[in-house]
Amino acid sequence: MTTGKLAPLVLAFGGIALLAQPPSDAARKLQLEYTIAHYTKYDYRIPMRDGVKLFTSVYVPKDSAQPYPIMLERTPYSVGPYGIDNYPPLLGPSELFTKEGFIFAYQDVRGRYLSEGTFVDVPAHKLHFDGPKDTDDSTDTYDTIEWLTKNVANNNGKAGIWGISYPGFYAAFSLIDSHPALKAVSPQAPMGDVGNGDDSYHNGAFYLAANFGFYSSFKPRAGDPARPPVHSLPFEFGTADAYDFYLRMGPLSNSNEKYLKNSNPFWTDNLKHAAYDEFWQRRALAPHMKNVKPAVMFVGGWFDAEDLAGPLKLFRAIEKNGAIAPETLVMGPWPHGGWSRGPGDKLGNLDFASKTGEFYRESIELPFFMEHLKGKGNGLKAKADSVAPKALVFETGTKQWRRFDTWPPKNATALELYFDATGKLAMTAPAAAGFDEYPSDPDRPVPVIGEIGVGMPRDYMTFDQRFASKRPDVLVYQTEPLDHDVTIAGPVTPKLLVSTTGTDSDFVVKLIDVYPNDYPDPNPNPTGVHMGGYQQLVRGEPFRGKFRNSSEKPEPFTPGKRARIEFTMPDVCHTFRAGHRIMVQVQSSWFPLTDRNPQQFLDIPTAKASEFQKATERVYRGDAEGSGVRVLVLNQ
Ligand code: PG9
Repeated sequence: MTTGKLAPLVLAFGGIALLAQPPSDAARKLQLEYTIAHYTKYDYRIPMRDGVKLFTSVYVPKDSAQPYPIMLERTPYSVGPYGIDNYPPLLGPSELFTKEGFIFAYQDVRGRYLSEGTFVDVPAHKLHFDGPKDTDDSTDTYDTIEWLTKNVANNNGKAGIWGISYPGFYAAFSLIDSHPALKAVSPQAPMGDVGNGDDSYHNGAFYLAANFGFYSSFKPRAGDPARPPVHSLPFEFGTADAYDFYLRMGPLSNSNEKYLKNSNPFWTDNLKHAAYDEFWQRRALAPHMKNVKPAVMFVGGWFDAEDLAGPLKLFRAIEKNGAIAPETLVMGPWPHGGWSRGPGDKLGNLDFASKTGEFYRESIELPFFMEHLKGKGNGLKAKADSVAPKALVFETGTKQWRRFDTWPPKNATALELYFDATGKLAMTAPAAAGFDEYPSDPDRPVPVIGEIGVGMPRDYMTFDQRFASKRPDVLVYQTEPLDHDVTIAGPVTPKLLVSTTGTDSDFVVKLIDVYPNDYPDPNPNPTGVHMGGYQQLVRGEPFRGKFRNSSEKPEPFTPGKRARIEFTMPDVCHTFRAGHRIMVQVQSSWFPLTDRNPQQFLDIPTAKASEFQKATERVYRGDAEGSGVRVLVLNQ
């Protein structure tokens, strides 16, 4: 994502995922006039240690009365607008940075647009370099900072890096063997592990709609370095109903046969690696988050449909390895990149009662870089003599920001929520054992959203689940209305004991906040959705059953034989208010968010339509061994 324009965060159904309301034309014109008046643009081709030159646009403040730190973004999405006289309206992470004054540098990564070299999709860090001229993105970042600090006039010798999504991944990459001038890094919605938890696969289930939409336009470049085409045609879906499109596509193998015709090796690679094999393991960044020297602020959105797990995993990795400089995790009530533009006071049907985006940009993001790059202000500290919090998170449910000195909070204690008879969710182990059963038909998979939509809405993670709880292929367990607030903070851990009539099946677990029936509607009510009885998705994840014992080596189920599945869903910080109920839903498809499971033990990307079969699933409950969900509770 580059300044002044929205990055091609092509989500799901070929649409562009807008970050939030774009500014009006008049506002953009004023911003552009300000930028042109205050900055001078330079274009450089910066040589890397192997001689490959990376195209970098640098904007330098005209006021040279003081030196400035460098703010760098590295992107595969183009540093445009290209041309020495073409400026974006905004520079840096927000308008506050443009106004404050920094040297802003934007770089096309290796092999993208005007940069030379070969682009590798989700590049891996090299553990061994073939001599001093060998490179990866950590050396490219190092060489860029070395060059910028030596060659750009009037810099203060300090550099910061930020980026959202793919650029957030490059920001995280910069933490590996970083340049000594790199003092502050903010990876925002970085992919931490594309093969498990971020964009491509979640616990072995493939994120179909998001990836097909993305890779139908994100392709390797055909020839020499070149600007993006003025008009690029989006993929033509031919319908406004994503569920219908993907169902008609049939098995994953048809994606190439019918549509992409093997034109995109990145897509084909995704299908070739359906297990968490070496291809994905090499691309995971967490194992390399060692000896991190710059101050780091990871930023993520509780409702990020693409890279929610990335910031959480990378933050934890640095904590585990012992952070040298201050490290902070910021999690707000945002969709993918939602913190970067707009007020952030609402998402879907949820109202957060304050402008969380503005608060983040003014009171978190700018202060972080000001402290570490300009030595001004208290940064994220509450007061000059305090320490920065480890986690600054927005608690959904109570709609408040909270500061924690550990994440997950150290005083959070485990609470088991047990599945019980007659759809009850119990806080003590049920006395009687039993099971619940449901059908799973790959020809009629459980939809992710209850309405017709052109893809995965960017806010689907806030959506009402009432439509799903009425389906016969969805199990529902819920508590009585709570007599006090229950705040959960940290990961959510489903523990299932299941069997299936097939040899493979997915199990999707959704944790839901059920609003009381007399919950008032907003006035006015723009969406028309009645909030009384609303079933708000708090967290949900799929699990592909054949990976229950190993993410690398799948194992079939024995039909009818019980098997245990335990996995971790990304963290939450949510209060179920008194009067609300806690609900868990279990189902065996979540379409077209994830691809369908043929419910036979097969290589799914090459499975044929005729190999998809119905199954009957059982979820066993009762006693301490039965199924349920473990949460971490703050106020027991
Ligand atoms: N999260 C995005 C992505 C990265 C890699 C593959 C697919 C998507 C992005 O929007 O950058």
